[in-house]
This record gives sequence, C-alpha cells and structure tokens, in this order.
Amino acid sequence: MNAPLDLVVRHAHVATASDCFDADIGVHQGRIVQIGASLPAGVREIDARGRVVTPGGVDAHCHLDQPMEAPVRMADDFDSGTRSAACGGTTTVIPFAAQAKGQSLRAAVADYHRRAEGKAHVDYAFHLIVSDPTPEVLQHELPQLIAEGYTSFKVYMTYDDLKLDDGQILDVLSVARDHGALAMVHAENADCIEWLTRRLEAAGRTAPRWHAHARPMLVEREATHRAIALSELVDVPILIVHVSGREAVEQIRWGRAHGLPIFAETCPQYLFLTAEDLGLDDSYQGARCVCSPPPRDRANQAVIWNGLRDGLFTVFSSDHAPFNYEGTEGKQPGGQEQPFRHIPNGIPGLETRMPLLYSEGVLGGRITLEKFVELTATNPAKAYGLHPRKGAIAIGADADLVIWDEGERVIRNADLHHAVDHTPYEGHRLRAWPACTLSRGEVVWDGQFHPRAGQGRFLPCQTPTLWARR
Ligand code: DUC
Ligand code: ZN
Ligand code: ZN
Repeated sequence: MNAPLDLVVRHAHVATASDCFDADIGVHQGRIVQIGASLPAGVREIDARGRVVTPGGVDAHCHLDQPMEAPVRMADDFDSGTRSAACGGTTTVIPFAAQAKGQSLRAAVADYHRRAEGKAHVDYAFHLIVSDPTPEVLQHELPQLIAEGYTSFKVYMTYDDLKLDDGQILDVLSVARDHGALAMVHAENADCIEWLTRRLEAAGRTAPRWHAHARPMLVEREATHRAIALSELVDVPILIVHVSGREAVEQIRWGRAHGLPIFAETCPQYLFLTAEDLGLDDSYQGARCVCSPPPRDRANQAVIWNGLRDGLFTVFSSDHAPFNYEGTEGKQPGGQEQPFRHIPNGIPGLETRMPLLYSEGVLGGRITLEKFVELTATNPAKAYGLHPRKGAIAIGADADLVIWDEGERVIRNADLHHAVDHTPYEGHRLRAWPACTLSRGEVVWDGQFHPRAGQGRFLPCQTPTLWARR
C-alpha cells in the first residue's frame, strides 16, 4: 500500500495560469503528488471549501539586505523580508546579489549567501547585478555563475555607482545570449536625470516631490527604446523592470510589434500611487514614496492596468526596497531631511503585492484569476528558470500554496511583518488576504506567522522557459 499523504488540502477551488477547477490537493514530502476528487485521508487535512487556492507567489524583484553606502541600510534582511513575504502569500523571493564596482561577481554572490544563510523562512534564488563588467567577469565569472544557477542579471542605465554605458550593456547582453540567461534592464536616462536635478537644485527645488520632476516619463521612454535597440542588435530577449506608465509602454509595444522578444515588469506603486504621494507641497513626508521610476498619475495607472490585462506585462513584482522613514539609516540619511538627490530610492511592498492585485485586479473585475496567477507566480517562475517546481499547482511541483480569504481588510503598517516603519498603502481598503500560506507543505501563515528561519532553501535557477531557444 502507498504511504499516506502527509497533507490534503481539501475542496479547493484551484486557480492556475490556465484553468480554474475544484479538487483536493495531496502533498507528500513537500511536493504535490495528487490532484483529484475525493483523495484518501492525509496525515493532516486543511479544509479549503469555498476558497480559492493559488500557487504561492514568486516575487521576482525585491531587495533584501543589499549592501548600501553608509549610513544607509535596508530595514529588511532575509529574516524579516521572507517573514513578510510569507504572510502576504509569497513563497519564493528573488533578490539581488549586487556587484560593487571593483568587486568580483563571485565575491558578491558569496557575501549574499552569507546574508541569507539560516534566516530565510521561504525559498529564494538570486539575480545578479552587474555593475563592473570587466573581461574577467564577462569571459569567466558570468558564464560560470550562469552554469551554477544564477541565470538572470540586472543592468542599470542610471545611478553613478551602478550604471553601465551602452557598450558595456552590449557586452553583458552578449553573455546572456551566448549562455541563455535573461538580462533585466533598469531603463532611465542618467544624463537627463542629472541635468534636470542640477537645474532643480539651482532653483531651490529639493523637496521630495521634485524627485518626480527630475525623472519624467521622457527619460524612461528614451532609455526603454535604447534598451530595446541594444537587445535587437545583440538578438537577445530582455526584460524591462518596473515600467511606470504610457511612454515606456508605447516603446515596448513598438518593440513587440516589430517582432522583438521584449518582456516587461510592473509593480504595485504604478497602480496605486501617483506623483502626488511624493507631496503636494515641500513637506518631507513624501520621502516615503520616493522610488524610481516615480509613480505617475491616474491616467498612467489605467495604462498599466491595460498592460496587465492584455499581456504587455509578463510579471508583476513588488520591487520591495525597504528603507525606514525615521532614523539615521533610511529616508533621512544621517538622521536629517535631505535634498531629493540623497533620498534612498525604494518603497516596501513584499507583503502587500499579492493582496493588492487580488483585491483590485481580480475582485475589482480588471483581470481574471488565471491572469493573476500568471503574473504573480507562473510567469516569474518561467522567466527565471524555476518553473514548474515553483509557480504551478501540478504533480511534482513544490506544495507552495495560498488559500485566499475574501473579506474586507484595511492595510495598517502595524499589522505587517516587515521591519520597515511605514507602508505607502496605509489605510488602503482590501477585499482579500491570504488565510493560509504553505511553503513546501508547511504552514507559514494562517493568521499567525509560523517561523521557519533557515528552512527556506536556495534555489539554483535553470535557464528561462518563457521563450524557445534557437
Ligand atoms: N530600482 C530598483 O529596482 N529598485 C529600487 C530603486 C531603483 O531605482
Ligand atoms: Zn531598478
Ligand atoms: Zn528594484
């Protein structure tokens, strides 16, 4: 006789990226082994009658304990960050092992593993950030790291300490092409931002709200087009991260219309915040919402919703970049209000990403449940070589599951599980929240957080399966 199932999630309304159906889900040793009607009793049982069950979220763009220039420090490490992820229905995170200029990539990866070890409550993989593409990096380190399971890397077109010039980006894209990896591009024109910032500073316009004026959509549009051209030249797919509004969307549509394999990501801040959240006057409060690209306006939010609905966007990520508002390490570097140039860029969002999209997207009638699963779990897993182990409810997949509770809830930072002292969504009304999150068959959240520090495993990534390789 077969060994009994360790767990049966019974009477689930299962949602996948392709179908919704009613079934029981049987789990053995952390994996889904049976899906069907009236499965035999499990050692444990969870009754999901009347509830939607989706794959656990894959947050493919978040920053945890990423080294920053002193005094700035991220508020979340792998402990608090993955705790917060689990409580919001995310069971896989992919943060960034960032190469400092002059550092070897290998050293950056080793350092990042030390930061994660013994802390993660859910599974994790790493993207790389390539800021110094030396011949050694291009010829040896990157190819070796790709072969070892680091199959995606981000390049920046802005930020002095990270940005690459076009020739360097072409070099990195060539490695991605030769080795089947995926390059993610932060597309904003650095020189335009610097020129605008200096003019704003000369006019005394340094409050947080001026950040949005230093990074208008034009700078994102130009860089997005350039990134598409660079990818066309090398003949390699790219993924444009954190797309904020109409002008970048138009460039991506243009690339697609020309048959180019351009993938795109957007984030909750471009659906739920506007530039007004950076302040209507010169008060400093808006520093909380300083991120790049900045949030735009309501018309652009509608453009982003359209792109989610019609397939323009491949993935929906949080871009969780956790900085406290108060204190010496976050939005007030050195403990003081600063000109916007010096405000650390980024907002928290790991825990609220899935509930916001489920509430406003699915229950708000803007996207289907299948599209929600595709954007938040299946496609990110495919894009970064984790599918079908992650992002799927299928035989053999990890039993990473979310059982949803559809009911009113108001976002309060006091109820969240990150270590950040604010959420940009304070007071936002939701229509759903995870009732239960399972990571490889273990309950990590059921209204209470069940710590599993160190049980989250590192996941080496395969090459992406979003497109066919020639
Ligand atoms: N880019 C990111 O991807 N995250 C935070 C800030 C930024 O500019
Ligand atoms: Zn970025
Ligand atoms: Zn980011």
